Amino acid sequence: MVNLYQELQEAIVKIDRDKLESVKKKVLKTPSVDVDKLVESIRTGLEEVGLKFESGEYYLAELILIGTEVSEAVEKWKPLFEKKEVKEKVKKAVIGTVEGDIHDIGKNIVGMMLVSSGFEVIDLGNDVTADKFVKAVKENHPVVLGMSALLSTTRDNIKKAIDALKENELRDSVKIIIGGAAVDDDFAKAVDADGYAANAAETIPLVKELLGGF
Ligand code: B12
Repeated sequence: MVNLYQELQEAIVKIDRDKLESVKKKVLKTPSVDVDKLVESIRTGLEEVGLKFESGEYYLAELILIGTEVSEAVEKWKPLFEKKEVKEKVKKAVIGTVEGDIHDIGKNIVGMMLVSSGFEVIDLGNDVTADKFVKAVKENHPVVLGMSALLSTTRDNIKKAIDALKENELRDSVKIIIGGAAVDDDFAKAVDADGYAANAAETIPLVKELLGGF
């Protein structure tokens, strides 16, 4: 069981498609799979890939390949993330990756975690403009808005979206949480978000704290 997570991480770091394919199947055949550990293996594995890309060991084509493979795996594993039975979905959450940014693996995982905690999730996808976030909050009245940014060049678009919500007098209607490799706690405070989570496992406790439980 322990090896499954290590195997996954190794397959990602080495961009070993055959190994990833066999791990994909093994995960589906393991009913006791620990979803938090699965996400951490993906996150740390891809973080290492990112470093190898940065140092020139991997090229963009390899980044695209592993990004696609992992996205497909996460999509296949969706039932594992959303397996908790939820009778009534009353609370709404809007999520999206900010303008200029197409990284969506982490955002998608966070969305699945929210679904499994009883939220109806409206996923705006990636490359979401400030106007689109405003429109979605206006129309759906979510209690939570989650924004993701992985590029240092796009993180200021989180501020842009929060400022646009303020201009439309919608800022105080929703708890804003942010995440992704380009942001941290200090950034969240600086742009007037309500909270930051470093990973999917931290997201639900953060949301609970902000909403006073649910
Ligand atoms: C895979 C990947 C890609 C894939 C993305 C595929 C996809 N469908 O998402 C592709 C190939 C498309 C890609 C493209 C690019 N990428 Co890229 N990519 C990555 C990589 C390796 C992994 C990202 C990932 O999916 N991680 C796994 C997930 C599970 O982790 P996560 O995203 O961190 O999410 C977790 C937490 O952050 C948190 N979280 C995330 N979002 C949210 C939101 C909320 C609300 C909350 C509460 C929490 C939360 O919870 C998640 C689950 O635990 C990162 C490396 C890294 N360190 O992040 C580089 C990285 C982000 N990319 C980088 C770069 C430079 C690029 C490109 C510019 C490359 C190029 N020359 O074209 C393009 C930009 C495209 C664009 N406009 O967005 C750099 C960014 C550097 C910087 N400082 O800005 C990185 C850091 C790599 C590096 N070290 O150089 N990339």
